[in-house]
Amino acid sequence: MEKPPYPQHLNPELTPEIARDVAFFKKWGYLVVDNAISQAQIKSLRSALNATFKRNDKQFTDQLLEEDKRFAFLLDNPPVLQRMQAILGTCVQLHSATSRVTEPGQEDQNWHRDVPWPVDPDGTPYGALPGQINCGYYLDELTTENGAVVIVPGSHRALFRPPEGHPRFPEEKRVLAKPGQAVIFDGCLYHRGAANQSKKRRRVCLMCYQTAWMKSREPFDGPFAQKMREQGTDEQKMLMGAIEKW
Ligand SMILES: O=C(O)CCC(=O)C(=O)O
Ligand SMILES: [Fe+2]
Repeated sequence: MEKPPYPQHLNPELTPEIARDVAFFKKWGYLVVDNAISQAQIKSLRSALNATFKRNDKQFTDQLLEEDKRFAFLLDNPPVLQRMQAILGTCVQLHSATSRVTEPGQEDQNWHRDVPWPVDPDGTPYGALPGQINCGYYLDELTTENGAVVIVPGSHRALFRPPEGHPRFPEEKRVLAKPGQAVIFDGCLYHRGAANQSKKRRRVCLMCYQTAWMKSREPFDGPFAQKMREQGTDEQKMLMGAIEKW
């Protein structure tokens, strides 16, 4: 198994549109990307997720890319990966690919950060920030009934942790994502899914990326990962953790 070459440059050239997205993301810690997936892709992901859920009957399915080849394109889906690379740099690795199915009647999630490390808005003297960004592809239109994804814009740089439970923040924002959009958010952003008070399941695929030198949650040892690491592009190899050590 071959290790991919390191890219020559860390920062890609940005179009004016992407440069604006990066500036917005840096300030607020989230971004809604329109037209991230097509109608045909939404349909295909819904079928794949329904089949996966039927098989596993679990709220969370980890290592999603191993479950069904219809999920595979999410790994390097251009509208999202381009923005991940614009923000994190070209050395990007998958942290995890997960589906989450929220059944009717499920209660509010608690405020949390996905990243476990402490946060300092200044980074360290050398500039390191825990560069982890999650991306939610919501396959059902989010409504106040089935549960918005609730965020506190700007909280990704707060020096303190989110409160317990799910109290209201004056500046919280309820993102009602539509299928086709991708909601990307800093792993340090305070966020939570709201209760599902509808009669239907609420389905989301969560593709989480990070700088390639951070620790990943995935073992990258399944057949899909192995195949990508053997036959994928250099970018796909790195995404699937092919640079294990220096
Ligand atoms: O369900 C959601 O909208 C958010 C899910 C989430 O934050 C998580 O699984 O860590
Ligand atoms: Fe989360």
